[in-house]
Amino acid sequence: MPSTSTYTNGTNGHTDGHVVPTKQAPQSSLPPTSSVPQKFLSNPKELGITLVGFSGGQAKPGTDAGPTVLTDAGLLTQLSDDLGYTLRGDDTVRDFNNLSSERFKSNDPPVRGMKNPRSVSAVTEQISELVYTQAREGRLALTLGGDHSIAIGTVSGVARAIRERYPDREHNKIAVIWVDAHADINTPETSDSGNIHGMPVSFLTGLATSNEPGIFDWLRDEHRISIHKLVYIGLRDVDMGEKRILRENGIKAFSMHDIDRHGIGKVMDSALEYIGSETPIHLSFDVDALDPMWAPSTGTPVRGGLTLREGDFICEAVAETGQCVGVDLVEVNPQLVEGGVGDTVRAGVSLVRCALGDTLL
Ligand SMILES: [Mn+2]
Repeated sequence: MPSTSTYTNGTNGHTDGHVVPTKQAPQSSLPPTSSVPQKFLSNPKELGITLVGFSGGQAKPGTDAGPTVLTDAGLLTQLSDDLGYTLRGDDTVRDFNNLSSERFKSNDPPVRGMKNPRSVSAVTEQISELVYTQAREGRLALTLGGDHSIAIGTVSGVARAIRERYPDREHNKIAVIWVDAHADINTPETSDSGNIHGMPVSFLTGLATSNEPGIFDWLRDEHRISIHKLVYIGLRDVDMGEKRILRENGIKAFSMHDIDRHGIGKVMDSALEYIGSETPIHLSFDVDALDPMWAPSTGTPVRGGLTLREGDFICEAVAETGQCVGVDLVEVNPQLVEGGVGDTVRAGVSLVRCALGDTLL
């Protein structure tokens, strides 16, 4: 069970649910951020931002523009003005597509079926370093993508920083909540498509490894996560090989079936109980977890998904724990316009706000 959140105004320590302004700090000047005490952030008012323009983990162009449309919609301004964060890290989008095409030209043939393996490896290695640099300062690391291959960088960077920040703690390994229509846990060998955005979890957990020079050989133990601290939410399009991996490894997964049966509230209670209250949490949110009704502009939409409120609730519930140390939002693709980019961007903005502590009341 998640601990009952104790809302305080951050200055006088009242925990009875009422925000009582002190004489020195009238209520209107209180930043709404960090009403939840943060267990694993030494700089809870700062956000460490990484803006990743990259689409090389899959075939469709456009998801590299995801961070641009999210920031053009005012997301970062809202995080500072509405939620009271001090923004650190990127204020412009990094064009990793261009950087990797300059570096590798078209000289990046498949290895073990993986497409663009050198490009994705090099880009995720850089992202890992960037995110690590933010997370080691005790900031929450926020990354806007980009396709989901970038999570090889974000999760590994946060995992390394937390290990370093808590060297003596028993619980210095992060949990990952992976919200997605897909499990993204194919190994190169089980993948039909060869798209690496379907493989990040296998590399992060060590189910897949590579010693090939320049192809994920930078991933070390300090970057990896435990398969027993991984929780999926929203799954509904899982490949046969992935189902076998999930079953054989006893991986915790809440599919849409579980959400239909129990409701998102009970599912989040169970997910957070499984993780426990002493473990830092990284939330990796693929916008395709939402039903295409809410987020149509994404590369691999699957019907029968989360409502926007269910998605927001997941993010709110993670924020309420005070355990969140990293957030990704990925796979917004403004070039896939059939259902409307605006809806998808608005959904993405809402998800990030909720993950960073925004509340309805
Ligand atoms: Mn995904």
